[in-house]
Amino acid sequence: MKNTIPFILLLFPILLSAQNTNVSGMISNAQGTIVQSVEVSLLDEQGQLITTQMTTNGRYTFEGLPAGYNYIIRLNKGGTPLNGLSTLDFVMIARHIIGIDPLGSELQIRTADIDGNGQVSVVDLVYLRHLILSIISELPNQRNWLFIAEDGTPPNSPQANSFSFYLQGGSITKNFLIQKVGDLNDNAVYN
Ligand SMILES: [Ca+2]
Ligand SMILES: [Ca+2]
Repeated sequence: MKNTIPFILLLFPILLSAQNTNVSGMISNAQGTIVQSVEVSLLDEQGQLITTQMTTNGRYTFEGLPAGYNYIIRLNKGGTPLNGLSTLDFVMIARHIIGIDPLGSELQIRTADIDGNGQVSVVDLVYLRHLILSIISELPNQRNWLFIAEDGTPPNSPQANSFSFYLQGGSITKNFLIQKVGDLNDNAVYN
C-alpha cells in the first residue's frame, strides 16, 4: 500500500494524456479555401470503421482515442463526377503526355492520373473523354476526389484516399489538401 500512491501519481500523466488523445485537422483546396461536406472516417488498423463525420467549417475532430495504436483516416466527398471537367483539362493532360507542356507538381500529376495507377497515360485521357461524352457516368473506382496529407503521409495506395498513422498520445493535427480528379485547370466547385 505504501508504494501504491507514488505509482498512481506516476501513471496520472499517462492516463490524462490518453483521455486527451485527439486527432483533428482541416481540409482545404490548393487555393487555401476550406472545403465543406468532406466525409472523414476513422478506422482501426484492421480497416474496421470506428466512426465517421462530415467536416464542419472544413474541420474534423476525433476525440478521446486510445493511444498506442495504428489508425487509418479515410476521406471522401460526394458530388457529380463531371464537376470541373472539360476539354481544357483533356488538352492539358494530352500536352503533358506528348511532352509539349509537362505538368510540374506532384499534385498536378496525381490530378491527371485519373485511374490512379501511379502514372499519367493515354488510358487516363480515354476515361476523361468518355466521361465528358457521357459514355461512362463514373470515373474508375468512383474516385472523384483525391486527398494529399499536408504532413507528407503517403496514401495507403495510389488510388486510396486513406492514410495510416500511429497515435502516440496527446493531440495531433492531420490536415489534408483536396483536389478534383482530372481537373487540371482547377475550376471545380468545392463548396
Ligand atoms: Ca493513370
Ligand atoms: Ca477543369
